[in-house]
Amino acid sequence: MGHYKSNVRDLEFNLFELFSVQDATGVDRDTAKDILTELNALATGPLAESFADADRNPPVYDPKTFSATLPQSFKDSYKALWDGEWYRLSLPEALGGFGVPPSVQWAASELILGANPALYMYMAGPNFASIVHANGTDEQKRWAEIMIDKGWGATMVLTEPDAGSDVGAGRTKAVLQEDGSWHLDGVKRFITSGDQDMTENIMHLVLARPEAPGVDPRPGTKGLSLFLVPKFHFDSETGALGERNGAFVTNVEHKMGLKVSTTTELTFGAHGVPAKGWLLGDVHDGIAQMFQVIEYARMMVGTKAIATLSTGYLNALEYAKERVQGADLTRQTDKTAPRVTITHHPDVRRSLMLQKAYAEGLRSLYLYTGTVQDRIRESADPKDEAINDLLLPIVKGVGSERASEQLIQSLQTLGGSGFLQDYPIEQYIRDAKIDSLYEGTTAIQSLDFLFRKIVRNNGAALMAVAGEIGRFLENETGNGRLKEERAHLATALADVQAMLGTLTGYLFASQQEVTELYKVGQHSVRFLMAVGDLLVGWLLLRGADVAQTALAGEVSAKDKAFYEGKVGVARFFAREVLPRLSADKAIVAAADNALMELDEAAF
Ligand code: ST9
Ligand code: FAD
Repeated sequence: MGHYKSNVRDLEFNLFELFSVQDATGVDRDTAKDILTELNALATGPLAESFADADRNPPVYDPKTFSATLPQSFKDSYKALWDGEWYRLSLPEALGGFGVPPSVQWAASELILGANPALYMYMAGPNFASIVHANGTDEQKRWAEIMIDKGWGATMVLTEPDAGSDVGAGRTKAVLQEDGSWHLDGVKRFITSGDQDMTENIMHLVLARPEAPGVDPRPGTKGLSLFLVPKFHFDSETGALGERNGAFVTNVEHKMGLKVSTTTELTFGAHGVPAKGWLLGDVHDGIAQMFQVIEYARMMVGTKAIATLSTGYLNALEYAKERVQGADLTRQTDKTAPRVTITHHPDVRRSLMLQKAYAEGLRSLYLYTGTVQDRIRESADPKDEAINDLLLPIVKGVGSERASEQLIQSLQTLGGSGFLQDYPIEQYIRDAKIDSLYEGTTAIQSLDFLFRKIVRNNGAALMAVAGEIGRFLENETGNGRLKEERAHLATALADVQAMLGTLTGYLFASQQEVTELYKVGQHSVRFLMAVGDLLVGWLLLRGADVAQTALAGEVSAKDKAFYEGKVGVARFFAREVLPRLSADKAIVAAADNALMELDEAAF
């Protein structure tokens, strides 16, 4: 058995029982199930196969040729994924996509991301090509088709040594040439998939500052434009490769985890060959274009983290069911008492149930977000777009933080064995830690959430989601079941609303006394995490409702256990986690700026 333990039953529960995507989108249920079944076989088999080997034998960088060579085992996995044409899942139909709704795409993505996430990231070419196609000139639309047909790789290139979270501090420049191309000059760092030896070409999507007559230099992100910079030049019609372009990978980082994913330094125009690029479209709007890539990537990163947490939990569960250690707590003084599996110990149960709650609750959260994207695909209603925007920092920020935290608990379940490379959990922890860092750290997600997604939107999207929670609490589907748990959810909703009221109060007060803003900054991550818990609690309770209805009818023994698990986990989370939000509310209400007034030397 490979390392990857998928949970197709829960994916199907979410899609077809909880969110009924077959009714909402008209997707054929059997087709969607077939996609999951087929991809699951690939994921648990050939994709998972190279997971550990590629960690122990990471890519090798050759500074003489500026190139990275990947381990053969990983290349075999990539070939299996590519040959299955799974990249078509996320493409629009006009570019050869399968035409399945985003919710099903994301469910399918979980299987790849859980089995071997770097494979998914190397498969960015076609997806990024669709963004080139949407924003490009007619000639660039043709390039996009070539990128897909020829299976080229692609990168997103923002970060520089002095411009990480602060992308607008980037200095890489692009100077207009007489032939309409631009010459790039600068050094980017931490660029994922910057080089590899699996595709014949790589298209870099690069943010740089344009220098040209008539183009006014603007500071910050609004002065950036997006350039298409290929590794090799190519024929615009046929895609046939030409000369090497002057964008060279000048380093591959040595990392804590996700080692097979190359993280590269990319140097433009410093090695005797000009780094030629072409402005995407005609507009001077690079950051907005790049955010089309970033929005997809943030959803992907959250789903990756949640996928890893799920397999971590299921590995821990399997171990716990077999590991015999100690006597039942009620017989601990009886030295002749039979030894039991560790699932009998209350603390192990508590920890496993919390892992299950976040793994399954966060899965419901990213799939719920997928259903909002389903609606956007049907009709681009700005209200749905705002809800999707609101949910992305939660999927990404909360998904990655809870995954890291709970994967540590999955390892703990294995005792000392968890520390060994004989089990996959130590690698899961190393590979998933990056998810709270790239694509915007958690602090950045929390600021985006509060200022851009709530305040700038006048709270409309948040109120729409809170309204859904309110209607769930009011309606009769509960029939008096899980009454106490629903009361906890109602309190949590009120706590979150009160927290938001307090934070917007500080914001309002900052118009008089600007340092009031620090109070918001001190508690923005707390607030993001609290909203995440509220949504997880709500979605678990919705799942429990569906499960209770199913349990009232005829169910197989296997389904009975599954549905009882759904009720059990919702009950546990509502009682053990949601009440903590009241403490968060009190902490936010009591905020002061002592922390900010403390001399740096005192830290
Ligand atoms: C990175 C890559 O980390 C990690 C790995 C990725 C691997 C890629 C793999 C992808 C896989 C794909 C595979 C597909 C396979 C499919 C298979 C299917 C089975 N939303 O607030 P302002 C825009 S990359 C939308 O003033 P500042 C907006 O245009 C590096 N747009 O910002 C706005 O203008 P306006 C990631 C947004 O103060 C403008 O920006 N790095 C949003 O100037 C200015 O906004 C980061 O993420 C948004 N949320 O700059 C950087 N926000 O307001 C993190 C802004 O007029 N830092 N815009 O609309 C930030 O995000 C900062 O907040 C900042 C601040 C840079 C935006
Ligand atoms: P900094 O911005 O220096 O942040 C350091 C700390 O300060 C963080 O805790 C952060 O939360 C905090 N902080 C910073 N500013 C603020 C603020 N305003 N308010 C509150 N807290 C703040 N980039 C690309 O362009 N393309 C890629 O493909 C890519 N892939 C990557 C792959 C890996 C493995 C890694 C490690 C990074 C990758 N990145 C990529 C870069 C990544 O997006 C950045 O590392 C990330 O945005 C954070 O920037 P930084 O590392 O400079 O940290």
